[in-house]
Amino acid sequence: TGTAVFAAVDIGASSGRVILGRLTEKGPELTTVHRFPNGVQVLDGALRWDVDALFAEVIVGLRSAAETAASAGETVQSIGIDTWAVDYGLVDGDGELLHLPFSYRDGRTAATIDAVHAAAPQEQLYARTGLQFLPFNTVYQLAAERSLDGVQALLIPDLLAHRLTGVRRTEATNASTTGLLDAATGTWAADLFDALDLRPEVFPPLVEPGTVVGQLLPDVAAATGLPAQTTVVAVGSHDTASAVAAVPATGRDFAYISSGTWSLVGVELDTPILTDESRAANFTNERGVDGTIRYLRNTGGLWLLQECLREWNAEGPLPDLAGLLGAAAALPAGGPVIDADSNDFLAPDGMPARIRSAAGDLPTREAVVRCILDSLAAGYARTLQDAARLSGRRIGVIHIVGGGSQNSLLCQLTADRTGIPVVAGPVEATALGNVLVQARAAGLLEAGHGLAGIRHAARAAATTDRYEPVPRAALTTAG
Ligand code: ADP
Ligand code: LRH
Repeated sequence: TGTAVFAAVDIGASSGRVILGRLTEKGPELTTVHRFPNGVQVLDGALRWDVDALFAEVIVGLRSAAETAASAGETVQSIGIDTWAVDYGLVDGDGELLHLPFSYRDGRTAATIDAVHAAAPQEQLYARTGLQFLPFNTVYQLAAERSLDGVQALLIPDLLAHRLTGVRRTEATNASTTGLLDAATGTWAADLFDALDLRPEVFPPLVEPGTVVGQLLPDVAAATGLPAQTTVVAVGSHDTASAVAAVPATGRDFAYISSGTWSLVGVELDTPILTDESRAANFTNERGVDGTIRYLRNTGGLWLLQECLREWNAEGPLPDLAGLLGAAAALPAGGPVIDADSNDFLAPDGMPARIRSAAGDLPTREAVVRCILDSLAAGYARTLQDAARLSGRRIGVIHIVGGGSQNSLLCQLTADRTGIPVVAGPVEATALGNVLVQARAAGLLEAGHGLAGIRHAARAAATTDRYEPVPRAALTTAG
């Protein structure tokens, strides 16, 4: 066995990747060994995720990870899995999936929200769980299931981990997005299960990031070429938890924007804020790695742009993203702004038309793109102002991580609208956080410093770009 390396399986709503991470003297090094598309699909009459196809891609990626490691004289020591939050698969006693998991974009919960609130009013839910109201929170989805008798709900990363190891666990950062976890203690809110008539065993037992879930099943070891003793280690399995853990910040006066399909905008706290004011501002208290609190709002994201590109692509040759962003950057400031956080933009299809109907006339594709980016930046500024006010936290710098950190127009607009410098990168912060939690669990990173040790390593890995705010006066053209 050679040097230990770690495999991160990171699947977002728009794409997945398997990344190998190793710790070198200079810092962590990431190598992407497999990439694959993801997206919500209409399957069996509902918006769902094809997790069977995703699992097949995970196997391909792990095989590639095993080969890449072997050719460098290295051994994959463990695997960490993170995906988007909230969604789950129902499995029976044999571990068989009852049906492909619903997507949070499916509208079925419209019929269940009132019933949930009748049994547990929203004020009570927020006081216990600190979770932002989103129509797709797991708790509303479970209420839409015909029956939960004899089945368990495995959150998507836990479902994949179960297929690799046969072991059923619920990872704690992702559990905090269910609407059933006590925000103060990080344990299941038993009284809410009672009130909502849910069996506590509907979810497997909780584990914190850094815990070994299990070893690979023999058929998985055979299919991937990985040694049978390779473990799956729980990481911040909520992708946003892994991303925030790897924000290359020093000190505490930073905000983050995890920028991808969604924009997760907020600050990191030690304890949750469960006040009425915080509820009214729709801030969430999601759990981060090491029991930190991700105090953030789930705001409109690049989903709006992804959906426009998908539609324009169907009309003709694929519009080149770089070209469109360049043309959008050349348009003058002060164009129309929409509420990109609105649930009106949740469902797929017809996005350019929906944006035009909210914004008024947008004569060109680049005008639509510019409107999306201006609107996202305006939303970030609003959210960060609220985050600072509600938490009392000063924000000296904004870290933008994820795929959207490559969008230099969006980064600059964010700096301009907030008046705060933006540090952009790393693009693969989520995979980096995933790898670093595994490395720490293996004893390769100093433990005991909380996230400071992980962030120290993240800074050594990160290449970042800095955007200074351009003062308002310089932005407005004469007249
Ligand atoms: P998710 O995890 O939600 O699937 P990612 O973090 O992978 O999302 O980010 C995907 C987004 O990143 C895309 O929607 C796209 O807008 C943006 N993006 C990716 N590559 C680039 C690029 N080269 N320039 C600008 N934006 C990019
Ligand atoms: C981002 C994300 C976000 C959740 C949403 C469902 O990928 O995990 O944090 O709110 O997906």
